[in-house]
Amino acid sequence: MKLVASLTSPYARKIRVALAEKGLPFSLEVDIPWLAETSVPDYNPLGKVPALVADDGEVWYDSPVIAEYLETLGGATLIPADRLAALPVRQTEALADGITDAAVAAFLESRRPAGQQDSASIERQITKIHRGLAALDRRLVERKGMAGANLGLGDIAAACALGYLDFRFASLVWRSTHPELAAWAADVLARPSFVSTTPPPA
Ligand SMILES: N[C@@H](CCC(=O)N[C@@H](CS)C(=O)NCC(=O)O)C(=O)O
Repeated sequence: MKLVASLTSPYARKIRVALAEKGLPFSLEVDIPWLAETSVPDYNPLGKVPALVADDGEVWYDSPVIAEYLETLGGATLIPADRLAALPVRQTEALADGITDAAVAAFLESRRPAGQQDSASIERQITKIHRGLAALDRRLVERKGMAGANLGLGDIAAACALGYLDFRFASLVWRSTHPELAAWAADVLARPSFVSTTPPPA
């Protein structure tokens, strides 16, 4: 099994953490989709990482689909097998991925030349991040799709979103406004699966 990923992608980190938590062997092919010489479109027509090449040759992409596929391979259960029980986990994953989507969009906009940046668009994305963090905080308190007895996909996606904020938006200081989320994240981000997938210095 081969994972095509960049080392800074929070979506790819979600899958690398899931693979590590499940104890599934894989090889990592580092590829940066923004470079002209990228091979990512050979795996995913959308040109995005992560993409997973299964042992039977099938290629899976979009991290939620890859996560679903990994559940078929065994290892620790990250998504409950029961469809109804899986829904809160998937909801937390969607919320966390949405926070990540907003952060990626704001980051990309902020990298445009100063005169070409759309500050209203950046603000709109930052507002989504703040609303998303408040919702994540509530889901943590209510134990909805995260912080159950065992680490699940909701927890992994949430911690990857928070890790990405630390990586790209250190100025956001979410820890002081969300102390419970911060305490929870400190534990999760200290796990070997997260430590070994920390993005390299920007
Ligand atoms: N919904 C996708 C998002 C993947 C994604 O946007 N990956 C970024 C890297 S962080 C990418 O490959 N971007 C390249 C591009 O948009 O062309 C997933 O969950 O896998």
